[in-house]
Amino acid sequence: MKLFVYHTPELVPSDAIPDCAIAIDVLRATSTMATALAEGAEAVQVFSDLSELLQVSEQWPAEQRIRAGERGGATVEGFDMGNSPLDCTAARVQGRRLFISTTNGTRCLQKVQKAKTVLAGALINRRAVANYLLAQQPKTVWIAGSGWEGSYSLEDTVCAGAIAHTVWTESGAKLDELAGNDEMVAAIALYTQWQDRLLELLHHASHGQRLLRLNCHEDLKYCATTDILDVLPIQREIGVL
Ligand code: 3SL
Repeated sequence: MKLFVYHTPELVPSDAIPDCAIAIDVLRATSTMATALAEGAEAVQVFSDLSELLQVSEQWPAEQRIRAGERGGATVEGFDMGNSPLDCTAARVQGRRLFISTTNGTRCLQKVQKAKTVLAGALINRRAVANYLLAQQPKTVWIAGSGWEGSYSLEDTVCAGAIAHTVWTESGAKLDELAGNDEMVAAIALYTQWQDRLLELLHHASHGQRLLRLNCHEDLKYCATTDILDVLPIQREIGVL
């Protein structure tokens, strides 16, 4: 297995298809998707475009859908919810399809959607993602951070490092055998430096600070917790997890 880390969707190669791609948006899209599925959502369907989301979800029975729209951290007017994983309670999502569009996370998923297997990873389901890699041994794995509008995000890279660190330490592979690029080694270094203080790191992150200004303290706490959900969001058809 070779693990490649890409910090933003823009850095993901367009001229190759990996065996497995993992889209990461710790704050907060992939944390929300994993939570929705863990709480019993029928599926999560992702859109980069809000009007396309409205058009497609309109064809779904109203009582079986929930529409989540986020831009700049805030809920889009007219949508059922924004992008807080804490809003994905069983009472709200069970048996329903979550139609979601967010600023960066859904764009990242779309960028890797042609991979043979597509997963959504976050700190909260890191163990489930790592276990999948350890069991399936895909040859080429891309771990793609969502970043923020083209810029690097600490929280996505630390999560990439958390996944890579688990695979490295539990597979018995040598670091040089496993590392597809330098970013993978750097992501592991970031994770080992901060693994006991992930919430503190999220507080330093620029998007963490943006969310704190929007009073999303509890979201940061939740998204900084590792391995609390045994759920593997896996793409069943293009755009649907
Ligand atoms: O950028 C995204 O996709 C979102 O996750 C951003 S937010 O955390 O909902 O503000």
